[in-house]
Amino acid sequence: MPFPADFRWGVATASYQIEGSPYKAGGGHSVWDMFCRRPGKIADGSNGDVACDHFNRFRDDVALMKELGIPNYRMSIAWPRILPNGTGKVDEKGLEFYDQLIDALLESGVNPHVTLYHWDTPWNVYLRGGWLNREISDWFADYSEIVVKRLGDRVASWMTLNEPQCFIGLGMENGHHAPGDKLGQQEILWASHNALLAHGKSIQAIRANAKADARVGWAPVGSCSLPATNSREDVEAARNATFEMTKFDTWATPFWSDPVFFGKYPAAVDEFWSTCYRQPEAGDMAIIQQPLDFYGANIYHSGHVLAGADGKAEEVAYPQGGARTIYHWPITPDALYWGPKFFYERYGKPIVITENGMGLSDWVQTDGKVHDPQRIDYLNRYLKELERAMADGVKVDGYFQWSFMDNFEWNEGYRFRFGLVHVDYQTQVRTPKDSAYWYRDLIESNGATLA
Ligand code: GCO
Repeated sequence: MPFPADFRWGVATASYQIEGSPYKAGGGHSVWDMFCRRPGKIADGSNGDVACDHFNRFRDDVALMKELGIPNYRMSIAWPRILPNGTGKVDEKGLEFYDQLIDALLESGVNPHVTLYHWDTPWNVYLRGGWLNREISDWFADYSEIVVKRLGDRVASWMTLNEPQCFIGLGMENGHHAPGDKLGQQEILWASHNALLAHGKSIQAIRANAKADARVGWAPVGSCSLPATNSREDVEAARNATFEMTKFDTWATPFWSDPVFFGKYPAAVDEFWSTCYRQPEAGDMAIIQQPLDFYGANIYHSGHVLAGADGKAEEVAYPQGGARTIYHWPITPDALYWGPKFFYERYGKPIVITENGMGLSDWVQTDGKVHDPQRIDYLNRYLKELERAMADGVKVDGYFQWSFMDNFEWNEGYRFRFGLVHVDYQTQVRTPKDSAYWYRDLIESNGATLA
């Protein structure tokens, strides 16, 4: 049986997507508050002011988690709720909220796993340059210290940054996400370096203040290439395509994970650095390379490749009319086989799937229930592949389904639903979907009910 007795089954959410904005409760604004106010940026014109109103309804939400048998919960902290200006004065109310939330989780038998940054940069930090200002690494470390000092006696695991690929790539490179900038490659590299430094300094702050057995990591996008067949050549081509960088690319796994785990940038990135106006400082790489306890990866889908005549990877097109999610993402369950396998081989750390799930358009049907057989099938297929990876010797410590409940899906607004629990945004009524009960049974059987 591949899932060990202590396998961490869980669900995930993020602060801005569920809580309701901190500024509504006396905290600060974030870059997402501002971005949502720009016409045309959010597909349905919505924002996170109220979202799932989790800030006011967290006790009910935690009770629902208990009812659904969820043992682990990955949540994030809103930086502007703790420090309305990003630095300086702490808002005690913000800390109290998370204090109470974590106590409620523990009282309900749910272990909290906390991400310190899931994209809601305080607006005032952005005004001071945001990720382009090297000092952000110190501001983020200070914020981390404040949070971990307060909550660290109770939190099972800590993650620093969620998906730097997205808050840099989508947020600063193509402008699809907050803060909506479109910067040049040098600026992107500089901002990425500052994000890596912030990660390293935050890890130091976590280690200094968390309980001794807390597990520490981060949650990047698990970008990888998948072999189209199991032939040695195709597998080799996919592995190389995953880890070989021929040019600077913010989406490439080694751009982020080589500095974090090996303390150095891939050669192609160093080459690019040599042409840049500003360089890393001596000692930076040692700060970035902090020992981590696991390799976190958010994995939804990946592309397939096969070995061309010269052995190099050639992309294989997704079949016409092939199954897709509401995002039009292809459904590629083997991403939960090859991703964990490749990352485990290269970085040598136990894998935690920090996100995986499916966006759909779900609604409450005439029988009062939410039937979402596609999501059940999706999760079943992906988890079978994860199980196969584990049977083949890949160490996987946990799996966090995205997401506990429907929520604000960034620039798509409320149109796309990823939850196990349906949220009616007009009434805030929660309705567990069929998948929530399916997942409950799966957890209870420790994976034995996978079909
Ligand atoms: C992520 C995003 C989540 C999204 C989810 C679905 O970490 O990828 O942060 O917040 O909602 O991935 O797109």
